[in-house]
Amino acid sequence: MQSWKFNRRHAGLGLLGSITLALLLISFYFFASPAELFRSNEPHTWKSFLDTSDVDHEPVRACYVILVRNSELDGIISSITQLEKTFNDKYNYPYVFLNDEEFTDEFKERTSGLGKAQKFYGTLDSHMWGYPPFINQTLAAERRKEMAAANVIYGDSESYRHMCRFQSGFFFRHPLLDPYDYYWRVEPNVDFLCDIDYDVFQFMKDNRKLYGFTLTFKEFMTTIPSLWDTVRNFKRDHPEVMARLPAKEDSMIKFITDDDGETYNSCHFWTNFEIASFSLWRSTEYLKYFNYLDKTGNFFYERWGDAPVHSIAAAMMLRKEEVHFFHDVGYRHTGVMHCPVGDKYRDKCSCKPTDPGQWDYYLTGSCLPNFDNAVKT
Ligand SMILES: Nc1nc2c(ncn2[C@@H]2O[C@H](COP(=O)(O)OP(=O)(O)OP(=O)(O)O)[C@@H](O)[C@H]2O)c(=O)[nH]1
Ligand SMILES: [Mg+2]
Repeated sequence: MQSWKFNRRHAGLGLLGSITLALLLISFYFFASPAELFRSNEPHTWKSFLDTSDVDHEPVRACYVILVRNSELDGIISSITQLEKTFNDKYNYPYVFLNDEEFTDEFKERTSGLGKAQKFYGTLDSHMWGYPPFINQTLAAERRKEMAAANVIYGDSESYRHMCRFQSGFFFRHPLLDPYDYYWRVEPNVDFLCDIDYDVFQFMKDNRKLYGFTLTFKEFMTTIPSLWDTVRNFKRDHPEVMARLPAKEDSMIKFITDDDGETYNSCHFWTNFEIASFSLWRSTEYLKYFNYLDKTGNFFYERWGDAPVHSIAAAMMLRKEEVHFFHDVGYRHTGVMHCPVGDKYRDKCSCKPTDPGQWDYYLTGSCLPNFDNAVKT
């Protein structure tokens, strides 16, 4: 009896103690500012909001992402055959095919037999590929006509605009891609020109790289007249995002601006090739940026490409050392080529740097000098 009373009294005090502790914790959480919560005497070192300091030793969760039409079957077979031969027959990373329409049986049959890797086929819903409710479609059609009359490349194409919006803001949210952390974007009718004898995804993970490219280009500014002003407005309206990003001097900002942010120099990574981490695009910061751009409607009223949209974000949001030039990957898209320079590549590559289409430092359309400048200074 006594011991029961004793226990109850102590149990009562314990309850009171727990409530007091809970109240203390709640008030601490609500009234202490984040700075107070995390104040420390340690010297401040900036940590990327994408910091991957807990690199694990699990196999890399990576895949190929291929947005493609049924009509591009031969072209994608050609790309995959070369990719298997130069890289993937050693690593067997899976392929994820995406389409705004159902894939045909023929498409699935003929692609599923390419190499040993798993293949997955997905379609896009109207949220990912379609007009958001705030778009005035009559205005969009008028703007397409105007751009066609002004000879803007793909100026009259409606599907091209859906494609660019999808690649800017949605591909990384497709449920088939949920299991993966890294991807390699592949298109039909591209060429992979060199044997790659190491695991590029493992390289990305081990070296904490978040974005990899082979080709850089200057954008047709007639496709993005208001993009840079929108980015500047985004910076002004979202100080909480800017506060999370690297300091200017740690970022790649010099890749995209030559006058400290006044204007966009039109440089971008050519996104038809990307080896990257999904973490950048899936971050709250990038999603806020994409939504802000999207709300202007200018993926449709202008013709904003996913290349400048990705590249501006990568340049602002990543640290220099998180961006990687895959100089050893030989790649060709629509006649434009990156063929590695150096004697050691001659036995590994079916191209020579002197072949037509080499898109190198000295060409005015290349942004490799801007990339080097951004990395080194
Ligand atoms: N399913 C589907 N895929 C598309 C559509 N439009 C483009 N794509 C794919 O999206 C990717 C980019 O399209 P491209 O037409 O190659 O765009 P681009 O690389 O800017 O233009 P090019 O220089 O002509 O190659 C490719 O993998 C295409 O197969 C479409 O309407 N439906
Ligand atoms: Mg293409």
